[in-house]
Amino acid sequence: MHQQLTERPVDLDPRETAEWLEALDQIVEGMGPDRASFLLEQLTERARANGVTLPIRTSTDYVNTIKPGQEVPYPGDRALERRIKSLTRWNAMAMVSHQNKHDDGIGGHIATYSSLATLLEVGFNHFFHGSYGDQPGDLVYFQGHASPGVYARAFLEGRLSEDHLNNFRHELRGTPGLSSYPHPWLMKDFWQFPTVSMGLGPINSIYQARFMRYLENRGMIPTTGRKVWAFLGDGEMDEPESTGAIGVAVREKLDNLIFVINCNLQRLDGPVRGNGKIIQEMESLFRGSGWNVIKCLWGGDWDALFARDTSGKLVQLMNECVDGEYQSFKAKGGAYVRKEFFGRYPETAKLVEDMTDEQIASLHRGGHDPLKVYNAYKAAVEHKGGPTLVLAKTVKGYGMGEAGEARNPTHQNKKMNEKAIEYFKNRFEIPIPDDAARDGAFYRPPESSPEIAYMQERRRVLGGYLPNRKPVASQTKEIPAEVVTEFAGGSKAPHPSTTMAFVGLLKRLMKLPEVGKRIVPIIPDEARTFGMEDMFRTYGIYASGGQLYKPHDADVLFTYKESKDGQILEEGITEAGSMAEFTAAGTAYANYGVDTIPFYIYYSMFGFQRVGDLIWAFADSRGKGFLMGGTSGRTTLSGEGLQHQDGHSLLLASTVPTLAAYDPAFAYETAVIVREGIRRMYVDREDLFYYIAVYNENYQQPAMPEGAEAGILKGIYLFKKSDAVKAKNRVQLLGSGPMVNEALKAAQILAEKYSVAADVWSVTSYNELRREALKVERWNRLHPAEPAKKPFVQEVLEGTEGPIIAASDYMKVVQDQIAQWVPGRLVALGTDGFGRSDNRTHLRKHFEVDAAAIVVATLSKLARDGKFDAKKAAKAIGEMEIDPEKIDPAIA
Ligand SMILES: Cc1ncc(C[n+]2csc(CCOP(=O)(O)OP(=O)(O)O)c2C)c(N)n1
Ligand SMILES: [Mg+2]
Repeated sequence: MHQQLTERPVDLDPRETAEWLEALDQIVEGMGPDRASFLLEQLTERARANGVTLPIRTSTDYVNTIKPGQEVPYPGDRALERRIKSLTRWNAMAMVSHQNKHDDGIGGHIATYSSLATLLEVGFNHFFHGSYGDQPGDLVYFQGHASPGVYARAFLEGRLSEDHLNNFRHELRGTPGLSSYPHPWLMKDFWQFPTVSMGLGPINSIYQARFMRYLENRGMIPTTGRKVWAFLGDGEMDEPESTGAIGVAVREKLDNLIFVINCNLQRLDGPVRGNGKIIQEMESLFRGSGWNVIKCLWGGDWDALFARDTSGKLVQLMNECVDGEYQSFKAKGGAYVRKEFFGRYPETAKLVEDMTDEQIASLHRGGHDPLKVYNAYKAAVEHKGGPTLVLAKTVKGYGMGEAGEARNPTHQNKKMNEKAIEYFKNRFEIPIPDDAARDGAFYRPPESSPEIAYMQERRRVLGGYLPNRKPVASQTKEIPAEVVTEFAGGSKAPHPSTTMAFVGLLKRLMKLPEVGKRIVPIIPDEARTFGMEDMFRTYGIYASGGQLYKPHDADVLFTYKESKDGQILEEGITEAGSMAEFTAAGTAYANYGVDTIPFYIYYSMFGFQRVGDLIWAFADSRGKGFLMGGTSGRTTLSGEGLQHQDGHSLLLASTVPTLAAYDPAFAYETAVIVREGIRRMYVDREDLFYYIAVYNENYQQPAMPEGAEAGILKGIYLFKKSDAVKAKNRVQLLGSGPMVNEALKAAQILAEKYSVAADVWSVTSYNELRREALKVERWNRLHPAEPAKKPFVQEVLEGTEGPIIAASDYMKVVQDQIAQWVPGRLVALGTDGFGRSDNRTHLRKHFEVDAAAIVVATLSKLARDGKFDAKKAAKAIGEMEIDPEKIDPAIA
C-alpha cells in the first residue's frame, strides 16, 4: 500500500504542471481548502470517467500534517514544563542506571522513555484527565518499557518516595517495590493496563474504547469526554495484534480513542524500517483504514527552513531519505547532516549555510517539540467521528549523547558511564553535586518550588493523578440459592448438554433484578453453535449505530436483532478481539466504577493456545468474569478433528495463578460454580476469574445429590456409591465432564460381569484439588513441629478402597495432578494425542477413555495389585473388544 515517494513518474511538461499547481494555489488562497477539495473530487470523477488510472496515495509528504498557520500558541509555561521534563528524565535515567550499577544485570530501559518524554509530558500537563467530575478519568496505556519515566514523574508528584525508586526491580527486597513494567497485579493502586507484551496495548485499547461506548449506550455510565490514549512503539506495530483490529475503531466511530506511536525509528536490534519509512507505512495503513492521521515530524526550528524552501527540494529530500539514514543523521552530528542530508542538493545546502553544525544537530524532531505535540493532541482530542493516530517522530535515547542517542544498541543500554552521566546532568541542568550525580542520586525540588507547584496545579486542574487504579466497592448482589435449585432437579427429555444448560442459566441470571443488567455475554460468532440465538431478540446485539436494515428474518422468533443498547457483544470471528473486550468488561469495576460480569463463550480450542497471552494479561489486570470453553473435550466434540477437538485447555488453564478452572459434568454443578464465582469475584471482591468447560453432548442431567455443593466447589464429590455389596473388589472411578457417564457405564459392567463394586465420583476440578493440596503441603513443610494438615483430596479418597481410575476428555496429566496424594492408586485415562474426525463412540474407543477402556484399566490395575486374576484381566480385554496391540493414540 505504501508507495515509495521516490518512484514518482517523470514530469514531461514542467511548465504545464506549474500552471495547474498555481491554479490550485489560487483556489486554496482565495476560496479556502474546502473548495479546493471539492474541485479535486470533481476532477477525480471526471478523470475516472475518462479512463484515467488514478494514483492511489494514502501517504502524504514527509512533513507535519498541521501547518504553522493552523497552530494555536502553547497554553503552558514552556520553561517550567521543560524543567519538569528534565527532572523526570534525570530521575528515570538515574533509577535505571543506579540500580544496574549496584545490581548488575537487573535491567530496565533508559532510551525508550528518553524518546517519549515530551509526548507524555504534554499529555500530563494538558490532556490526560484524572477524572471527569465524579467519574473516572482518561484511560492511558503507557509503553511498558517506558515505566521508569512514569515512576519518575510520580516521584516528582510526591506519589512515590525515594524508597520506591530505590526499589525499582527490587520487589522482593525493600518495600515498597516497583515492578519492572506496568503490572496491576504487582501495583494494584497504580497501574491499570499491562502493556509490555507488545501488541496487547493496541488491541486492548481499541476494545476498551468500544466497551466505553457500550457502557454509555446502555446507560451504565454517564457519557463524558473520556478518552483512551495508547502510547505505542513503532517496532511494536509489527505485531499482528497491533494493527489487526484498527478497522474496528473506524467501524465503531471511536473518536474516544487516540493512538500515539512513538516513532523513534528503532526497535531492540536496530532500525524498524532501515530501508523504508515506518511513519509513511503507518500513515498509509491507518489512513487507508479510515483513521484520522496526524504526522508530527519536525520541530518548530524547521519552520523557518520550510518557509525558505521555495524550490520544494527540502520536502523532496525528506521524502527521499529512508529511516536508516534518518537514524544516522541523529547519531552522527551536525557536520554529517550538513554534508549527507542538506548537501545532497545545492538548494538545500544553501538553506543551512548560515547555521553552525551545532545548530543543525539540534534541529528538533516533532515529538520533542511541545508546541507541535500540543497541536497534534489538540486536533486529536477535537476530532469527531473516528479514531486518531498521532505519528510522532522522536529520537531513541534522546539526551544520552554518545552513550546512546539513535545508536543501534541503545535499547539495551542500562548503565551510563560517568562521562555520559555528567553530560546528561549538564544537558538537563540538574542541580546536584557531580559525585551524587555519578552515583545516580535522585533529585526532587521542594514542594514549594515553582516546578513542583506547577505540576501539582496542572494535575489538580485535570482532575488528579495518573495512572491511578481505583476499584469500586461491590455493587453486586449474591445470586439467590433458588437459582441453583432450579437446575438441581434433573432434566426431562429432550435432555440438554451442559452447554445448553449453561445457556439456560445465563438467561436466568440475565433476568435477575440488579445482577441481570451487569451481565455481558461475549460471543465470537458462535451463538448458534451454543444455542444462544434466541437471546438476540430478547437482549439485542450491541450495535453502536442501531440496526440500519430490516433483517431478512425479522418475522421469526429468533431474529437477528441489533440495537444501540443491545446487551450481547457479538464480536465476529476474532478471539483476540473478544478477549480484549472480555478484558475491558472484566476490569470495568476498576476503570469505570461499575461492576460488569462478562461471560465469554467460545470454541475452547481457540482459547488458551490462541490468545493465551491476552488471558495472562487479563489475570495481571485482576480481571473478573467467566471464560466458557464451549465444544470442549477431544472426544465429545465429534466429527471436527484435529484442529477443533480440545484436550488441553484445562492444562493450560492450570498455568494461570488466579484462574479457577472447572470441568463440570452436570447442569447443577455449573449452576453451583457460577453462583459461587459471582459471590467470590463480585461480592467478596476476590481477585480471580473462572474457566468452565461446557460440552455439546446431550444426556440426562441428574438431580443433585444431597450435600454435594462443597465438593463441587472444592473439586470432587461422590456421585454414586456402588450398591454391589457382595462384590469381591471395590474400586473408585473418577470422571469429569461427560466421562462421568462413561464411568457410570463402566461401573455397571464391572459389577455385573466381574464382580467389582465401583463407586463413581465427579471431579469438577483437578486444578483446584491440586492447588489446595499444594497449599496445605507447603504449610506442613513450613510448620514441621505442628500436627500435619490433610489436603482435601487426600481426606476424601484416603478411606476409600481399591485403585482409582480417573477418566477425562483431557490429557492424562490433568488427572495426574492429584497422583501424589493417592500414592500408587491412580490410573489416568485421557485424550493425549491429536484429534480425529469421527463420532464420539469411535473417538472414545480410539483414545481409550470409554466405558470399555475404564473396565479394562480397572481390571488390569487390580491384577497388577494382585487382587484380580491376571489371566481374567487379559481375557476381559478381548471381551471389551479392545485390541491390545493397537496403535497408541498419544502418538497417532
Ligand atoms: C511480544 C513481545 N515480544 C518481544 C518483546 C521484547 N521487547 C521489549 S521492548 C522491544 C523493542 C521495542 O521497540 P519499539 O516498540 O520500537 O519501542 P521503543 O523502545 O523503540 O520505543 C522488544 C523486542 C516484548 N516485550 N513483547
Ligand atoms: Mg521504536
